[in-house]
Amino acid sequence: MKRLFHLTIAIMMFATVSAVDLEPAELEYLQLKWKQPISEWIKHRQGFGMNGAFYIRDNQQGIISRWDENGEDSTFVLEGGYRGHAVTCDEAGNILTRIDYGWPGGWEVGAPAIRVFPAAGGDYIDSSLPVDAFNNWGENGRMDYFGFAEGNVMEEGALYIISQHAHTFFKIAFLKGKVNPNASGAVAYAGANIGASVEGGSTCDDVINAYIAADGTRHLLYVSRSIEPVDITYDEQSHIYVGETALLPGHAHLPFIIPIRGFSNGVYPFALGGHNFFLYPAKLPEDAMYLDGFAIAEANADIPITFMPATCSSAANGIQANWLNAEPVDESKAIIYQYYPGGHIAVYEFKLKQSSVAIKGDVNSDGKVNVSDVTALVNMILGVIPKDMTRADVNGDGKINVSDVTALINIILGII
Ligand SMILES: [Ca+2]
Ligand SMILES: [Ca+2]
Repeated sequence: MKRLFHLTIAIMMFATVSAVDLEPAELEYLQLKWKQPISEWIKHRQGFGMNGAFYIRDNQQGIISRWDENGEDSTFVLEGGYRGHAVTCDEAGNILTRIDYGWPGGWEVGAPAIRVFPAAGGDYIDSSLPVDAFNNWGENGRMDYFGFAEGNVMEEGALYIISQHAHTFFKIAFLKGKVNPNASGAVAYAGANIGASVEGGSTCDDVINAYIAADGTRHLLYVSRSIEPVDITYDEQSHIYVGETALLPGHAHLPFIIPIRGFSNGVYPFALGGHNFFLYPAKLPEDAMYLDGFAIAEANADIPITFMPATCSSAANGIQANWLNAEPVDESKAIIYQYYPGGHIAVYEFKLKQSSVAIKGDVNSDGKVNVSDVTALVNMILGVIPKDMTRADVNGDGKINVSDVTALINIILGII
């Protein structure tokens, strides 16, 4: 151990190597795992997949259904007869859902509004809206939420939404399962004026996803039915927005086509094997808005890495589009979840060729694991080059520090 320590110090003294970008990802396969018909789209508008199952809110019965390859197998009853369809989860798998009778109206100030079902089980937790932080909340119109929440709301996390009339992002902060009014409020945004961007186009059906890119930076991806997607990075500690990211540069168009008005369509980001991907409902054939095809593209790619053609020839409904999300399960594989309203719930497996997946310990992305990676890792720890969570968190504990240097040296020495 002492020898490793001295080696570490020696390397820290001449650390200069930069990280190198990965080659474009290559597809191994995209295949259907299971599919269940679900036809009553008026009851089921939106949902998300997690741990091999799909969760969907039934806005007539007041339940959240869980679907897997055997069909509908259990429900969360929303005691109180609450209607509505807003349901999502955070990075830890806690389920967040809206509770009130106002669907599809605005939030009701002072009444319980958000319910959290802890991933670990146990009693649900209800919260009211942070009235002090949103003193005109009641005037802000419909604020359904679609997309994914940040962090672990049972510890610390946040749900981002946009109001129908205020044209502003709102952050609803959570601490230990409850809404934390002290950290909630309208999002101060240092880049272009999002409020102006969404004016006239902001609706309840906009999607805001909180996600972590392959380099560990935190993002919000905002997709509206009427404006171009906006991808925003921000500082994790202060939650001060620092501008727009290069993944979807500025307000520029995505380098691929998404439907511009498939209601509630989204673009669902995920990181896998050191690459950033976007999963989105595909607009093919060109004039079809409500079919069930989808595509997966790498960030800034010219063409998608793969495309799943539509299985229907006419839209199963005329109001909602294709709900999609991806869940990485290991370094090369992700599960793709799809809810096609009026049609089906389907689950696919998306696999990258091993040759295009980041090798454990290959911090500088040159395809080899050697002392240059120790240099790159130390540079990341020292802040000389940007931290790349996918590559630098060698021991997989969610942090980048000297323990990763030890883990990396053990790999190089063949100890593990
Ligand atoms: Ca390397
Ligand atoms: Ca680590």
